Amino acid sequence: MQQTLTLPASLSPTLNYVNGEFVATDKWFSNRSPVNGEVIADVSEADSALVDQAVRAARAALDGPWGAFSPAERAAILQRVADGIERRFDDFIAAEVADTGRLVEQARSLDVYRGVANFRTFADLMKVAGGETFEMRTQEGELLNYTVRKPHGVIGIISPWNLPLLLLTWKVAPALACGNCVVVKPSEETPSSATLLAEVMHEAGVPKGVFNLLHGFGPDSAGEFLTRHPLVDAITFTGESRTGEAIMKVAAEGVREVSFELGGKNAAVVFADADFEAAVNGVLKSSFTNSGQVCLCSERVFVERPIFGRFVAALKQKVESLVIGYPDEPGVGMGSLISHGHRQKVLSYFELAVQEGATVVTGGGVPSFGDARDNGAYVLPTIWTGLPDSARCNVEEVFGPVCHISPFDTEEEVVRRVNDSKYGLAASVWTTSLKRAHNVSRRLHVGIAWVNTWFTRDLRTPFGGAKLSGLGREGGRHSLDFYSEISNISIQL
Ligand code: NAD
Ligand code: 6OD
Repeated sequence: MQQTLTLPASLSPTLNYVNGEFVATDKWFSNRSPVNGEVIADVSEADSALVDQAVRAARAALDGPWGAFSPAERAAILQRVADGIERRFDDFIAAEVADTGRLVEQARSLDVYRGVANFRTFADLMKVAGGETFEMRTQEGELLNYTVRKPHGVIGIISPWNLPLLLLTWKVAPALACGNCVVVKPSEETPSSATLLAEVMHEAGVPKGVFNLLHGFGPDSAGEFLTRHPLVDAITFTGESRTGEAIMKVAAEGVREVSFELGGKNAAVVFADADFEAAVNGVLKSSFTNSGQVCLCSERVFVERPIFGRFVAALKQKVESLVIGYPDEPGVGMGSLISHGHRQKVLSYFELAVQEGATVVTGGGVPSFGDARDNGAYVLPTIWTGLPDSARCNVEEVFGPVCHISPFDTEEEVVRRVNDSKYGLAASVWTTSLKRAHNVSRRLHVGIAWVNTWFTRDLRTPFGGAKLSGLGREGGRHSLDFYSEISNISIQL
C-alpha cells in the first residue's frame, strides 16, 4: 500500500505564491517522505527579495479591492475557499499524508476536515461579530461610545509541521475574515497542503496579494526574513517555545503584536473512580495520536495508586496492539514520525530515559519492516514508569509517541505535580465525580483542561497556553480580537 506516498501533480515542483502568481527562486530544497526517505518534490526556497515582494504585495492589496470588501463579502469568499478545499479533499489528504506519513483516516477526519471547518467557522463568526457600546452623561450632555474593528494590515503567519493544514488555516481564516492580508510561511517539512491552499485561494477569486505563501526555513531564511520585515504589522506563530522567544525579540522592533501557540508537557490525570476502559482508551489517544506529535499530547500520565498496576498493564496491552505501518494500510494505528531529524531527537530521549533509570514498559526502539519503510522515520510507541518528576524525560517535551506513568495518592498532590512544569498548555482529567472534575480542572494551570475527553474542540472557545506554552488566545472572538485593531469612537451627542 503505497499509493498515498505521491503528491498531487501540481506540487512537483512546489512553488511559492506571491501577488497572485506561483513563483520560483533559484534556490531549492527537497521534500522527503518520512515513510521511506525518498524525495517526493523539490521545493522553491523564498529568498529575502521574494519575502519583500510578498509583504509589499500584501500591503498593496489592503488598498486594493480587498480593502473595500464588507465583512459579509469576506465571509462569502471564505466559504468559497472552504468549498474549494472540499472539492479537492482527496488532493489535500494526499498532500498531508505524503508530507507527514500520518494515517489517511486521520488526515480525513481531523486535518482536512478542520481545514474546511476553520474557514466556515470564521466566515460565520465574522458575520455576527459585534462591538461594544457605552452611553454616559457628561456635563456637556450625552456621550456615545462604540467600537469598530479594523484590520491590523499585514499578518505574518508561521506554522509548524505537526498538523500543517489545521494549524495554518486556524490562523489564515480569521486573519482574512477580519480584513487583513497575509504572508504565510509553513514548516519546511510540510510545504504541500499550504501550496494546495494557495491554488484554492486562486480558484476562489481571492484578490492578488491577499494571500501569499513562502517556503523555506526559520533562522536566516524565509521565516526570519518575514518576521523581521518592517511592513509586517503583527505575527502569529505556532511552534516550539524557543522559536517563540526568538520571534518575540524580533517582534519587539516596531512593537508588533504577537500571538503564540507553543510547546507543552501535558498531563493526563486518572482517578480511581474513572470509567476504567474510557480512561485507558482516552490516554491511548491522548499520548499516541499522530505518533505523539500533537502539542496537546499527554506525555505525563498520573494514575491514582489503587488502579496504577492495572492501568499500566491495560495501556501496555493496547499500545502493543497498535499496528505500525503505511498510512493507508487497513488496520494500521500509527504512522511514522515527521523526519529522520526528529526521530533522532525522540531516540535520544529513549536513551536518556534508560540512563535516568526508567523502566521501559514497552517500546523504546525502532520497528523493523524488512522493506522500504526501514528507511523511514518510524519509532515504537513507548511507555516508561519509575522516573522522578524531576527527570529530564518528565520535564522536557519529547513530541513523540511516548508517555511516562506515575502513581499518585491525593488530589492535592496530583494538582501540585501537574502544575510543577514550565509549560501550561493542556491537561485531561478522568473521573466520574462531578465535584472532583470541577475542582481539579479549574486548579490546573493550563489553557485548556478536558474532563473525560481529549482534543475535542469547539472553535468558538479560547485556545492557547499558559507559561512557556504560549501568549494570548485564539478561537472564536479571541481570534477576531487578535486579528483586528479595535477602535473606540466617542461621540458627544
Ligand atoms: P519550530 O519552532 O521548529 O518551527 C515552527 C515554524 O517556525 C517553522 O515554520 C519554522 O521554519 C519556523 N521558524 C523556526 N525558527 C524560526 C525563526 N527564528 N524565525 C522565524 N521562523 C522560524 O516548531 P516545529 O518543530 O515545526 O513544531 C513542533 C513544536 O510546535 C512543538 O514544540 C509543539 O509543541 C509546538 N506546537 C504547539 C502548538 C500549540 O497550539 N501550542 C501547536 C502545534 C505545535
Ligand atoms: O485545535 C486547534 O485549534 C489547535 N490550535 C490545535 C493545536 C494542536 C497542536 O498540535
